[in-house]
This record gives sequence, structure tokens and C-alpha cells, in this order.
Amino acid sequence: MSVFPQGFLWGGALAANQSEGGFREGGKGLTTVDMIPHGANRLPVKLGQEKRFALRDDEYYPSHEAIDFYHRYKEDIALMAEMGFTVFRTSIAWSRLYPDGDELTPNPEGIAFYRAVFEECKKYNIEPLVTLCHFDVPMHLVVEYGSWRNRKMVEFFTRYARTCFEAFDGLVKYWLTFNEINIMLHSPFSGAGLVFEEGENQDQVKYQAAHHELIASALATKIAHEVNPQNQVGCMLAGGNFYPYSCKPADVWMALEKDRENLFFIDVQARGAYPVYAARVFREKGVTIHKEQGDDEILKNTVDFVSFSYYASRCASADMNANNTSAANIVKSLRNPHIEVSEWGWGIDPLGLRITMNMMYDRYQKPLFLVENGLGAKDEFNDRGEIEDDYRISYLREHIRAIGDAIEDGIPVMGYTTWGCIDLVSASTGEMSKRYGFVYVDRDDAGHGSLARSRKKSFWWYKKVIASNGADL
Ligand code: BGP
Repeated sequence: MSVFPQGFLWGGALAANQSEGGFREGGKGLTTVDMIPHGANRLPVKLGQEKRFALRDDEYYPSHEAIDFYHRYKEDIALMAEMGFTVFRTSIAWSRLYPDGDELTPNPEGIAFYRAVFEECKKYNIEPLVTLCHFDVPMHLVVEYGSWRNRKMVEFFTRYARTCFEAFDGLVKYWLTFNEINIMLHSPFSGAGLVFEEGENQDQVKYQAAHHELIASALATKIAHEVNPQNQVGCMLAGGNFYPYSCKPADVWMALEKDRENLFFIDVQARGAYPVYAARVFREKGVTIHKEQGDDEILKNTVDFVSFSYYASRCASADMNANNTSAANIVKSLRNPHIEVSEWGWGIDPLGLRITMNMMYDRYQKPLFLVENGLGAKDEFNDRGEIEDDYRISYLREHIRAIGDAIEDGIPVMGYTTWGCIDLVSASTGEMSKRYGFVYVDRDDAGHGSLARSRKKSFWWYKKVIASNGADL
């Protein structure tokens, strides 16, 4: 017997910038991620320390072709349908609809592309779950306006959001505003298009930008409901609770502080107001938020559900500069000696997922949607030309069990989309060799390969999981 409710949404996730490619096709403009090269020059850009905004011939930019979903979406969606997906999470590239970001009217070619993608999903009864901004702010907005540090972004984003809700009305009803909104604190350029001036208070810039994103998200939520009351809008957290490294009170306190740093965004989006602890945190960081009249009212437009990614739990102590840190999913964490790690040092902790879900439901009392989870691993073909990714199956199986446990704890869970259901470009490394998919894509870290798709062992396993509504793991 399955513990998953009837109608539980099963599927997988991609993001435009990591899958589509076609970076200059259909009138698309350049975005932040299109400027992030693979290799040695990648990190400064991700951290917002790079001010050279020009593509260089001697660099390789993984997003430019990615896995060519732009031309292969029919084949890819057919593979998802074959696995039995009932939901497919992807994002719309803002720069396909508004190439510069500040135009008054959208690019019809961009709208036509996404209509075609969502119609293809409907053909197979797959519900699209669509993120409006997944790490790809149009570059023109970065260069001309300083991206989210500028209040004008609210106007540009809400115009874009309205366009999406109207243009795809009847095709899409599940929406997310910003992917992993808290990541802008940890990776400000890819997260929010922020580039810093020498010597400025970066926290001030980040939290003011966060305020603008939160206002934009609340307004977008309101617009979505006005356009169609059936629309359901979620926020999206890069999730994973912090454990205290020990039971020393100072470690426990630090774990709480670290959780709040990330949950701050969701506290606003799901509860409709700045949390009480924010004032003290801002004081300590020398941050003053410039609010406009009416902002507090706007923030009351809370989301319908809370979505999150979960790859790993995290660990904190009073001394976060200790030597044994890792950066699981970009957020700095201490290495937890009680759990195994992936090849990239991300802790594998299915019980941590149940803990995270319980904490989030206790805190928000809104349905949860796990929209990213998976194991990044290197895959090799065996002698029979197959990929036997039992390591991936075992990771996913344990995490699906944890969701089942959370459901038995009484938590309403809307669905589950594994990350990178078809291999795609890794956000942190820009590489292809960190693979998450049920479907292998023939492409290497330098961008070579036929791009042909092939089914891994996990493909057949996940098909069976979906067919049994999670009973047959
Ligand atoms: C999240 C992002 C995704 C994705 C995933 C895996 O932070 O929302 O875009 O890439 O993490 O991370 P990585 O690709 O670095 O393995």
C-alpha cells in the first residue's frame, strides 16, 4: 500500500539556463549565466567579483548550448512521458520573453517557444511547474540598472510575470517565483545578478536586493491570482536544516542562526512579514532596508505552497571557520562525521529530509513541494553499453522513503521532482560530468559529444516507482 496520496505529482526538473542552449536563438538576450565560463574564471563571476561583461572567444560557456533542449524538447518530454511523469518542472528564460528585460512588450518568438513546450506537456497530461527566474537575470538589467539592487527591477519582473501568467493561462497553473531565493546571499551574481563595488557593505546590497525580490515575488503572486484564481504560486528555498555540530549551547545557537539566514526569505514569502529576528540581524550587519510606503501591505500576499530543494543536511558550530567545511549546494557547512558524502562532498542524509520537512511544515503550515533532489555522480557505460546507476537509485529510494515518512507524520506534500531528470549542466561546476539524470546525454565537460539521449537503469526503476505511486521502491 502506498502512503502517497492519490494525485501526488511525480516527475523531474530542469532549468532553462542549464538545459536549453540556443542562447542567441529566437531573439533571446544574454543573461547572467551566459557570462559564466567553465574553468578558472568561473568562480569570480559567480561571486560577483568580475566586472568584465564581454564574452571571450578563448572561454567555454556551458549554458550556450547546454543539452540543446531548445531543439530537442519533444524528444525529452516524450522520455518523461515514458517514465510516467505527471509533472515537469522547468523555468522560463526571462530573456527569451524580454531580451533586455526592460522592454514594454514581449518577444513573440519566446512566447511561441514556451507555448510549444507546455502544449507538448499537456499532450501527455504532464503538469508544468514553472519557475520564473532560475539564476538567469537578463544581462542588460545587470549592466544598466545594477540588477536587484535597483527598485526598478520590481516593475520589470512583474511585467514579465504578468506576461507569463496571461500567455500561458490554461497551460500552466503551478508557478514558482525565484529559484532558491536564499542562494543570492551565497552566490550573489548567479543568484541575483549582483556585482559589488570595492569596499561597499555587501550585506547592505544583498538585503536591499532581497527586499526588492520579495516585493516582486509578492506582487507576482497577487497578479497570478488575479489572472486566474486557479493559479498556485510557491516560493522556493535551497533547503536542508543545519544541525548543531555538538550539544554545546553556542553550537546550537549557531545552527539556529544559520537556519534563519536561509529561512528569512521563506518567513517573508509564506508568513507575509519580516520575521522579528531580522531587525537585530540587520543591526549587526549594518543593514538598513529602504522600504516604500505600502511595502508591508504588498508582502501580505503570501504564497500558496512552499517548495524547496534538498540535497543534503548542513552542520554548524560556533567556529564556522574550522577546517572541515564543505559547501553542499553552495551553502557553507561543516562536514558531518555521521553521514556519507557524494563525490562532490555533499552529505547524503535522507532522515535530514524528513527533519527538514517537519521543521518547514511546523513553521509555515502550507503544503510542501520537493522540487529538487538527487545525486550528482559520474556515470560510466558498462560492457553491454548500459549505465547501471544503482548508487542513484539507492539515493533516490531512501529520499522517497523519507518523503513517505513525512507524509505519515501528517504533512501535506504536493509532489516530487528529481533534479536534472535528464543530464544537464551543473550549476556549481558548469560541468556535464556531474550527472543527475535518468537519461544520459552524450556531452562532456568541454562541450563535445553527439547530445544523444539514452536511458539509464534508474529510468526503468523510476517508471516503476511512479506506476506504483511510490509503493514499489
Ligand atoms: C541547485 C540549483 C540547480 C542545480 C542544483 C544542483 O542549487 O537550483 O540549478 O544545479 O542545485 O547543483 P549542481 O548543479 O551544482 O550540482
